[in-house]
Amino acid sequence: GSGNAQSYTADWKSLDQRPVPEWFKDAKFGIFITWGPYSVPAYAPKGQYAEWYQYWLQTNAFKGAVAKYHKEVFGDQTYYEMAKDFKAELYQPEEWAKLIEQSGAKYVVPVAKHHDGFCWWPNKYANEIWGFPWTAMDIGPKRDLLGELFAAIKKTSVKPGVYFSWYEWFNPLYKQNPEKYALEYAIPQAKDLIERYQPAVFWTDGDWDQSDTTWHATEFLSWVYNESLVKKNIVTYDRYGKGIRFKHGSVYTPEYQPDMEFGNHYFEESRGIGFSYSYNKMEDAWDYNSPQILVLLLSDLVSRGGNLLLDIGPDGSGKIPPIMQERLLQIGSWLKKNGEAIYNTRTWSRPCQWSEGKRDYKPERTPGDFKANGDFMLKMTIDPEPGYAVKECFFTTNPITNKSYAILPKWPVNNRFVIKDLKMKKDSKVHLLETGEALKWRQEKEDVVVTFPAFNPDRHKSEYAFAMSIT
Ligand code: FUL
Repeated sequence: GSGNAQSYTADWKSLDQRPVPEWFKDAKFGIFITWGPYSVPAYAPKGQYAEWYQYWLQTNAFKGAVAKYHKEVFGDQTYYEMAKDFKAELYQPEEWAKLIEQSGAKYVVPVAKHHDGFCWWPNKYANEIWGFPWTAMDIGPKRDLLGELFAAIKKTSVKPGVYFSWYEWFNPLYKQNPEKYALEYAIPQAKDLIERYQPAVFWTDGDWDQSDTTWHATEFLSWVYNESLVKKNIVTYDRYGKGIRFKHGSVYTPEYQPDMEFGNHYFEESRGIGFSYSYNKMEDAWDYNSPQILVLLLSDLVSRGGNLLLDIGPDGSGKIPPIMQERLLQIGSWLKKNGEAIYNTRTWSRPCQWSEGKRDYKPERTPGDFKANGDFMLKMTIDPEPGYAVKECFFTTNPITNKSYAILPKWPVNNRFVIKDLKMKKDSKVHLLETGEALKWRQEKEDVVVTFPAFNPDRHKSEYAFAMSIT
């Protein structure tokens, strides 16, 4: 059985039995889009989330740095008044959709409502509860940003999803009575969003202040799985209340935590290309990860049974900053040649092969040291700390075609790569995906020695990673 006919009861024991939809495990790579009124100032101290602008502003965070900036640019306007400057005048959903498809991503998750409560789509709930226009249809762009993106995305091979924050920092009803807020506002709003737009993934967030009982999380999820129009294939996550994350609710959501291990439980790492989800003007070119790091991050996650949800942050006009466009195109060009080693794969008997050395390298996460996360893959693959091992190769396998894959961060020294502890069949074939050329191999006791051709810069163009298939 597909499990679809099953009916789930409103408890974690039952809900946790729902399988993660296979399409999502095949997809591997998605694009997160964090965009809203906060994209107008696009300001946070380096290493902080710029989508938290309103919160930083109203709590005088960072010794008043955000409040000072706000005063300089927007005078005495509140965050709500400033939202009229979010005009999205250069928003071209068709162009976004093309770029996302070219990145090789298979799904996209626009942040349709972040913790400020502002909605990309028209709905009566937001306007009623706030008592002023608080959707993109009513203030700022005066457009259904979400509907337009869904329409454009549906013309591509990419699946559209949504991100939805349960809580809203300064919502008056939330502050007064969170359970009433959940029952009379957030849940009806979420259900309406799901039924009207029918997203492929429902990425919930902003749950952690309250228990899963206050959010009525299990009732909500049983409705999603049993009754909603998208019950068959929708992907849900683990952000459903205090203590629920990494425990219940389907896909686990590490956030800038590329080193977390979850055994067999499916997970999706999310992060920006730099250190903010929404656009942060304070970031410089060197704060953005290189295309190689992003390709290695994706390969590492996939080898360990997870997806990458890579975030971009358009500016207030709706322009995707060119450095983000470029990264997406670079990943896409790698996936075009090497995607066979990524899409539709599952974990192999082991995720990777280590070189000699210590394996317990942990990125430092001292406050303000936001680069540690970006440097992590570099330390793990290319440039280890003295005495530490690197992952010299990632493995994946495709259970349908029975092909396995090895992804090498570097062209092997002396054109020779040893896969340790692998017995190959006599008629096995090894191919370099990028060029399709067959590679010679021989069994040496427990190991397989693969011989690469001499590196030829006219043929071997990938700067990011070299993948081979093993049949
Ligand atoms: C977090 C949020 O607070 C961040 O702003 C971001 O949206 C991330 C994906 O989830 O918890």
